[in-house]
Amino acid sequence: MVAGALTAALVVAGWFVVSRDRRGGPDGQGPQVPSVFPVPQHARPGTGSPVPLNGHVYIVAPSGTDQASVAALQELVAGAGGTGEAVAALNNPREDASAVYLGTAATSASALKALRIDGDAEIQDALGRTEGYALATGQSSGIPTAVLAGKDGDGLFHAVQTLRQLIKGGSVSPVRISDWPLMETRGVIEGFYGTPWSHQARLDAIAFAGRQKMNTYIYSPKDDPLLRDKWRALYSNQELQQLQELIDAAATNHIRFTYALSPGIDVCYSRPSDLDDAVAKLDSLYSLGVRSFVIPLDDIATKVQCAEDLREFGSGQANLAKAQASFLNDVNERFISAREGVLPLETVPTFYNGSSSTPYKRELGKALNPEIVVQWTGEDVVSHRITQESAETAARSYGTPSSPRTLVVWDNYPVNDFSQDHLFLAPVIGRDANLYQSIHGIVTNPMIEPYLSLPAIFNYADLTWNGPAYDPATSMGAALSLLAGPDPEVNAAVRAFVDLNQDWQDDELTPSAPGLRRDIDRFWADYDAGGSPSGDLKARAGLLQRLPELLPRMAVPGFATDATQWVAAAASYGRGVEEALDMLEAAKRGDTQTAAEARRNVQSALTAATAKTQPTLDLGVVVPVLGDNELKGFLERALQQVPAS
Ligand code: LTM
Repeated sequence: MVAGALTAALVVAGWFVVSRDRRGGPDGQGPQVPSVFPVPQHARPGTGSPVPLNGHVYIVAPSGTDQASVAALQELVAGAGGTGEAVAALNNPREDASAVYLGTAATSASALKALRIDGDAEIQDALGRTEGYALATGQSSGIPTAVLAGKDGDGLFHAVQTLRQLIKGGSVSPVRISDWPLMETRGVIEGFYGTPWSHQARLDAIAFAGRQKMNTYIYSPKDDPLLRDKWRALYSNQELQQLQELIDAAATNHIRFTYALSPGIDVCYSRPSDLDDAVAKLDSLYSLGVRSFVIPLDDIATKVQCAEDLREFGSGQANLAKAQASFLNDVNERFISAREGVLPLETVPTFYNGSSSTPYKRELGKALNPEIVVQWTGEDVVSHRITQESAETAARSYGTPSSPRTLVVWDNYPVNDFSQDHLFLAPVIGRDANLYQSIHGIVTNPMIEPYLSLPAIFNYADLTWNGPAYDPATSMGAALSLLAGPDPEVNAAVRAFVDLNQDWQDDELTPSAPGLRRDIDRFWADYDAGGSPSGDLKARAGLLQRLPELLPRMAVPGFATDATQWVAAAASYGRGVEEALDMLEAAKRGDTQTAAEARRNVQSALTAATAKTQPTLDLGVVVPVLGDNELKGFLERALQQVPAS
């Protein structure tokens, strides 16, 4: 799908979320305020009437206003059926028009004053915070007006994303919102093994992340040779052009494009030519406009490798930390500090999980320049829980007790490179609500399937923006509605499919296929009691069979494309369940011929559902697994009830 198409699809889907899901925010975001995700810090109903966007709309943006925000607003107005007229100031407006002001705290002061809210303490608070914004509606110059003010360009862009969710029937609901993010880094790290995302998928994921108020995309696919195996090689012109497109798309969506160079496979930390090569490679990205860099050293040898390093630093893990710190400090000095506007360097240590002190962490903590940020995966590589306490201990271990390290969590959910036959569509769970007090941010490592990762990305956007207001089920419900679009049948199909893909490593907070299990348990209870079974399981089986037809009608059809083989397996299981129900029914009434035929059909559905159909980069073709084999278990039990004749 092209980025424009994704944009259009989500505008439509966004209306559905607004109209259907009216959830209260942390401080009185009551029924009058449409739900907004991420949940704003403060959202109250405004006074006055809605601001129409489906007629003539003045877009009042003084020179110097963030152009991406102006363009995004133009698109929203057009999507609402209106005509946007961009002006630098508003004099003698048409009486039948409305106005949307865009600006900074300074340039919006008079517009806020006209709405008589320039002294509002919450608004002033928001406009004093990085990426903060205020959005308020009312009447000014005699016409309905919305004012969107950002602390900075990012804040203003976020305000436009909020406005998108407030449009109902072509008008903006009356509101007063003051908002800012609680975590500074909120984003996606394409950091998995397996087939890297396509160029188009990256563009779409960046647009989606920007819309959900994230600010970071880290380019770090493990199987891109120019990042790891051939890290010294420079890009061809064609490759540079593709990278430039990603970098530009990120800028347009207020996403920081972060480039991750992983030289650890064969770098010699003390060899001057390796430092030169690393700096030259980073410089080639700097020339394209990249201002944020990571040097990941994960998944490499855990010992010092080359003769020069052994001579200079010695062997052992503490000395590995010393060698790495020396290299990273050199990169920091030669490149990061020597160029204009580059953000602090980040790294992923070779031992990147666990919070307690070890000789490696202690040495790294002491020797690594304190400005360098560490990415950390929690207590485990794939961490089911991440607590504030553990993050604070880790910050001291990777820094020093008196000067804890700044940490960004590299969060290994919903990544599925270690389980490529599974999809992880459960909501993000188990991260402390107040984690923002102890870390700089979170980047989510997604699945190999980009569009199937969007629900979790949506959750992480909510969690990192406003952790205390994050509710996994509500956030996931909103994400699925957005991706499904307005059709109720499609929504039901998406939820039935997602129900089958909840099983995240047996976590008690993500029980496998809860809806299906409920139907199966009820069926057997009725069956065993000799009663007539409820139709829920049959209805679900029917819906599963229709997934191949319904899911491609989603607002984001890439979700269905990514899921093709799992969807086909689910449809085969659906067919099997229906046949199994017929078989049991026929056997009960003594119709052995019908039962025997249905039995054969169950077996052939089971064979189809368990066929190897999902290609992978390095594991060949695998069986797409659904849930914890609830469907297979049901069919096997049904087959046992009616022995072959
Ligand atoms: O997690 C880190 C820092 N590194 C790798 C990732 O590239 C990989 O995707 C995940 C999940 O398999 N595990 C890792 O160790």
